[in-house]
Amino acid sequence: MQSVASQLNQDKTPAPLTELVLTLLSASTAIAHKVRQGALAGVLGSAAQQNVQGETQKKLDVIANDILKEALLASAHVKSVASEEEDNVVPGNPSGAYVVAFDPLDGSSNIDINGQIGTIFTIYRALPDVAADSHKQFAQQGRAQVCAGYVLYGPSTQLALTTGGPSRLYTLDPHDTYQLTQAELAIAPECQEFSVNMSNLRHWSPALQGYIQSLQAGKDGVRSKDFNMRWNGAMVGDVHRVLMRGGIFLYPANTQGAVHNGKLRLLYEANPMALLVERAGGRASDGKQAILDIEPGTLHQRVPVFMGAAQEVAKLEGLV
Ligand code: AHM
Ligand code: MG
Repeated sequence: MQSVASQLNQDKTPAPLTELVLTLLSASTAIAHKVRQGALAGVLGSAAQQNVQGETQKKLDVIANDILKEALLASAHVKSVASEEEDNVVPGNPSGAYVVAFDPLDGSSNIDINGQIGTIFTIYRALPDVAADSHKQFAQQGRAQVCAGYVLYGPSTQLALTTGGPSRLYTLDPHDTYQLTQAELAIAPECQEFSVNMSNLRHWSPALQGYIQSLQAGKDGVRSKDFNMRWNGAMVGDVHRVLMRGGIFLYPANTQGAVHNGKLRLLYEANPMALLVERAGGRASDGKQAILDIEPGTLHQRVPVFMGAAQEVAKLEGLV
């Protein structure tokens, strides 16, 4: 068995970054404990407040956010923290070397049904000439990430992590240590499975509707191949499946309505997942360019997301 600490050491990860990752992971095990106890810990249900994006927060959104924030702000390595559940950047140690952004509890709508949920995170180098409370700390392209990962609170708790090398998979053991269970994740370039919220189909561009209909037509259509469909309603679970057995995940822009620029957030959802997917040989795009090349604007900016099997994502580029 190889623990995440010894794997990071073997990967020659700088010591401060390893310490920071371990701090973050220790917070994730505290969240895993709460998730596992569910109703017994009184963590289910709504928190009767809204986040900056106007979404009603679940109790577990708030609890997970507080656990991560507290742990990270206690670390001398952390200059700034950004979260889906925080309106603004939270300042840490002004001389910290890193900034951390996270979605503390992705897939909130699955909390109360005991479905898949997770924590998505990303780490960048802190910008020395930028204040710790400035959103500009996070105005860095996804390519600049020094670490990206997620923890999936599923039947087992698993961690997918890259520090620039391969995307690796770890499983949480009974002693709260993440042990390496798959050294290199790999996404096949072609696929037979797609993942999208089909209820939005009528809001998409005609070209994208045509593409999805060609997949649905299966062997009888232009693709001459049957495609399966899966949708967890949690990006963390849906992208995890793509990393495990291939396929594509889509969260397109609607041509109307509230999600006209996509629903998922660039900083703490799309970018970390895009790095994991690319480091597993897949492709991640907003339909026009690689997600990792997008020049960020605002902290909670949303983007359309198409990621997974490289050849399939390439087909979608330029179409949507
Ligand atoms: P959340 O971070 O508030 O949970 O929202 C993001 C989630 C993603 O995990 C998932 O892909 C998407 O929202 C599903 O949204 P919907 O079911 O509204 O299509
Ligand atoms: Mg989310």
